[in-house]
Amino acid sequence: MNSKRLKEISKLAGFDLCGITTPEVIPEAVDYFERWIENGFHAEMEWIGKNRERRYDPKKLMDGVKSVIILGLNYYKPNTDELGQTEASAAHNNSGLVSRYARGKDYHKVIRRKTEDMIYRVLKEENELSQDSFNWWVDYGPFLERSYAVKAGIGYIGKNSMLINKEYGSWIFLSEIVTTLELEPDDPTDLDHGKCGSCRLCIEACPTDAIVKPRVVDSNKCISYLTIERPSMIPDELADKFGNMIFGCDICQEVCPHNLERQVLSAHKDFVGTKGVGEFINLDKILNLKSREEFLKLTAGTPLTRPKEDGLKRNAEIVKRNKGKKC
Ligand code: B12
Repeated sequence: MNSKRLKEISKLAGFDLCGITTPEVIPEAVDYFERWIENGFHAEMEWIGKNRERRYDPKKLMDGVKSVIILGLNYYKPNTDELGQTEASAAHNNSGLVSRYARGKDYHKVIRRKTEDMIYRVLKEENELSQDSFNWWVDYGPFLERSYAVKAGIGYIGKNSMLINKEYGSWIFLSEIVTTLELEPDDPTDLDHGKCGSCRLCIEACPTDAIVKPRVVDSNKCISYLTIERPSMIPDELADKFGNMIFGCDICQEVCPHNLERQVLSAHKDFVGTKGVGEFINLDKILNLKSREEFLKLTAGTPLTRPKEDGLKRNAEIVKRNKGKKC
């Protein structure tokens, strides 16, 4: 199978972007990662510092790897405010704002289905291959997704550290397949995804100054980390800056001029709010949860299971407090 056909298959399986590269180590990415860990920017995400050799070298992930396939899925949907529905928004006075990636179904599950479908389609056309010729991950794998996405021509790394694509901006999920299939790699220098130039809007807009320098995010201060990953209590001086954000944060992406220019509605129905918790979530609904069952009834199948019941309640209390202060 050639790269052209593989990309056609990725579209049939529902992916918006597909880039191909070789499984070589990327020294610049290793350097960035090492310095990030040394500085303690991973905060309490101890898991990310483990298995580093595997994370740096896709050849360590499977015997005989010849190619890395990077896939992208656009999840962009406008906020209610952007649609001019201020009344709808006002009705959410007692609610917290959920970041865009988390409003519908859990993307890990959506991407898993599409990846399995893609591999199945490839196997139907390639008799010499088997399931063992592929391995794949989304997000949680020991893989430097953004760096390999750059190498595969999917985008460039912006100052907010997001992978920015010329068509969709940064509103894309990434995932990867490693395979023993030898494919023609993409030439990343061939594509113009834009650049940041002297723009510093994302750095200046971050309420907690988490972008400590271009392309480097300190998780200890990042609202996304604090509301999703941090297991413990959040210091008031940071919590006071969350505004109404209850889960994740999109500020550094929302101010990005590339994203303002490239607002392509996601074609994936699984990411609409009605498939998950939606854009706003009522604070009392969370604070009044009485059991794990009630928590799961509200969050199962969505990214909001991640901080567990206690974490989500902690976030709801913070937003409630912040709203009180505003009045
Ligand atoms: C840990 C993690 C986080 C942490 C730390 C984020 C960070 N900036 O490092 C926290 C919890 C804060 C977080 C937040 C978010 N995350 Co997150 N996260 C990850 C995860 C699991 C690992 C990232 C990592 O290794 N960080 C360490 C740093 C050093 O690595 P890096 O960010 O990938 O940066 C690389 C490049 O910048 C590179 N580099 C810099 N310059 C150059 C130049 C060249 C030429 C090259 C090749 C490389 C390069 O070196 C770095 C190391 O490879 C990835 C999935 C994955 N397996 O990669 C998702 C991922 C990065 N997250 C994602 C998302 C969507 C988010 C949020 C938007 C969620 C939200 N709305 O709240 C925010 C965005 C915050 C931000 N501005 O980064 C997406 C990003 C997609 C995209 N378009 O970029 C990913 C890829 C998950 C996915 N599968 O789609 N996340």
